[in-house]
Amino acid sequence: DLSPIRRALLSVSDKTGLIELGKALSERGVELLSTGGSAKALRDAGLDVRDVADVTGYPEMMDGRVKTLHPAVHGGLLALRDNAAHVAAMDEHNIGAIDLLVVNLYPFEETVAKGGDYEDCIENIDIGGPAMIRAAAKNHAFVSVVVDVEDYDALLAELDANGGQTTYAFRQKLAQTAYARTGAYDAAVSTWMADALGNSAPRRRAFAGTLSQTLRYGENPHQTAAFYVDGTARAGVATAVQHQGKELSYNNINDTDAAFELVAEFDPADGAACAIIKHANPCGVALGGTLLEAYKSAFDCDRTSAFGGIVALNQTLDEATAKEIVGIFTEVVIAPGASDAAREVFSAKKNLRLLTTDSLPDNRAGGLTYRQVAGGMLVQDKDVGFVGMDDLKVVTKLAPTDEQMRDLLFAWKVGKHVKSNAIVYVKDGATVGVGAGQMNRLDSALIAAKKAERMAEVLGLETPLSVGSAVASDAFFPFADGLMEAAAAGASCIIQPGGSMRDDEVIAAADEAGLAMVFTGMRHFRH
Ligand code: 93A
Repeated sequence: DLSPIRRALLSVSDKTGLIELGKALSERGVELLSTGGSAKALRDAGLDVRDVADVTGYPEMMDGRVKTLHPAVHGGLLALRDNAAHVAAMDEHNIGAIDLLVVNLYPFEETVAKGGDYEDCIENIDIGGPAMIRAAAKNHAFVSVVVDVEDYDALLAELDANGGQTTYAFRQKLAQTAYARTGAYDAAVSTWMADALGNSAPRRRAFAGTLSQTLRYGENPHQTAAFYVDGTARAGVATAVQHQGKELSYNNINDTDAAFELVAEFDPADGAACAIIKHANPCGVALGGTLLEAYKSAFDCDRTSAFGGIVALNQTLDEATAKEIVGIFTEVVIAPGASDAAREVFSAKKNLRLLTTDSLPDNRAGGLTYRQVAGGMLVQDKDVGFVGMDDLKVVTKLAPTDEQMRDLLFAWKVGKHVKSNAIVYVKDGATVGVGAGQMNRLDSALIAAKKAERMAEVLGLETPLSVGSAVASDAFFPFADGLMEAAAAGASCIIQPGGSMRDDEVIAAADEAGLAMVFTGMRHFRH
């Protein structure tokens, strides 16, 4: 199953490591073929290279759109070396076997990422490269194909271990990687076009993503896991720079994403915001005042859960806040930036991960979300539904005050990021009780109230902060009981979508309890 490498075709856009590889191959007696820019780079480094144009008998033409699309190339890649008819065809048409293909493609994904215009993106769709990669990968019985600069060393090690030959198992692995690359490449093109046409879940599509990181394990230690990125986020956990701390885990990445997407709901111009997340649910969120105040208020919502939590900020981490955060065990902090002084404070905590992103996620940017089910994938538009003051309808005799209205809208935004059934109690721009992920709304209301009570004990308050609070429910109250529970906990006003069969009952109960209530007309389930 060993196959010798006598002739290689090198055609790469990313020229990293090209010269070193070319040299190493030359030294091992491999003949080098190459395309325009790659050939020039190799030649400039003093290597002996033959132009593909010389092999095909045609010059590269049409701005390079046609360089390698020729039987002299594809025959050399596809011919079965142990098939007499194939060998005869090679002889007859003067086609030399190509045993190794090294290609990396036109930087399509990078062109999209840096905001290239339509024409620019189109020009960066590589045709000849994927054609050769797919041909070489199909013929992995004889041909080795390398599509990633990171695999150059492994290739050379393989050659050295096998006297200038590669094993079948090695070629098979390369071929599998090669098809992953061409598949992801075309998926990226299709995704970009879907976006240009107005992204929509029902559109026929392929899913792009490239391996960014293999993770130590998945949700549990017995599960293998990896992180794939698709280049669709301007800022987020996928683009963040990690300054310190050990590698992020699967759960860290999931929770950090939830945390950062939540604080991105709050424009820094409206004040500092902080969210503390555990198991993808917020255990404290606060908006307003200094960043330090926001962190403290978020922490005071549920100090028990905040232990080992993930903290997201909508502003640059400052020294004072950094000092407060290191007061308890925190897994990850993510923010648009961090001051030098803040980084200095963190540097004493070796395990604490600090991630920065330069900017905040765009909370209005669309896109799709995926969820795997047995045998398939559910795809939907991201929930970028937004409710403003003008969308709210007061349905009770009492109307909320301006201050209550602010707390209601804050609670509503937080509720969008809480697993359903979600009930969120807010006072003075900070959550004081979060009920998440229960199978009925009443239990979520009870849990949120219970948390507020427990924190009152911890903080030594006479009355729980749920008294006089604004309460959000992510979906309508099907019965009055959930709302009555909020009233019993001291809520003064409610925000909810409305639309229940029993809205009249629920409104009557609110009036009876002296609550002000507004309907949003929009639901924010999150499962
Ligand atoms: O424009 S292409 O789709 N037409 C081709 O025939 C072709 N052959 C190789 N692009 C083609 N390539 C790509 O050129 C390779 O995939 C590689 O990314 C790039 C290398 O060009 P150069 O060696 O001139 O820098």
